[in-house]
Amino acid sequence: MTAYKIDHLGVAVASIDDALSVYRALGLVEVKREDVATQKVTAAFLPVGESRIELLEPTSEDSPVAKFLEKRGEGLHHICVEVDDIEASLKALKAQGAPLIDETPKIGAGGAKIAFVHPKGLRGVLTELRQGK
Ligand code: CMX
Repeated sequence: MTAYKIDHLGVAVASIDDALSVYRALGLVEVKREDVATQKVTAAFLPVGESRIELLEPTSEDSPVAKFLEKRGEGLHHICVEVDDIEASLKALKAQGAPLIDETPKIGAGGAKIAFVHPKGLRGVLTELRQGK
């Protein structure tokens, strides 16, 4: 069971189109945009090194990102760690007492297996595990 890298850092934004120009000034360019129905978001990916920034815009009022924007405003929403065996990682985290938001993986952006772990389990950081694709 290995964690390879930070796949992406998720940033909650009110509008991807409005946010892109300042990220472009930082040297980052959008290469992919995708509606992720299971998460009620549109995600835009901006590669940086071997990782990516994921700009997240809610697609409905009950999206987790809509709630985040309402309560906290725009900002860093989660980190995503790429793992080689997501089920084994979830089992290990559960054994440590970390509350799992997703007990079993869902299909996320790019068709990868993903699962979220509650921020209370990882010292205040909402964390996504991702395997594949
Ligand atoms: N990062 C850190 N802490 C967070 C947080 C975040 N993104 N979102 C909420 N919290 C904290 C709150 O501040 C609160 O802390 P306190 O209890 O100390 O006040 C606690 O978590 C619970 O917050 P809440 O408002 O009661 O819970 P929400 O209804 O906002 O749900 C969460 C929070 C994490 C369970 C929910 O957002 C979730 O299920 N997220 C996983 C799915 C997701 O975020 N999908 C969008 C991204 C999809 C993608 O990248 O593809």
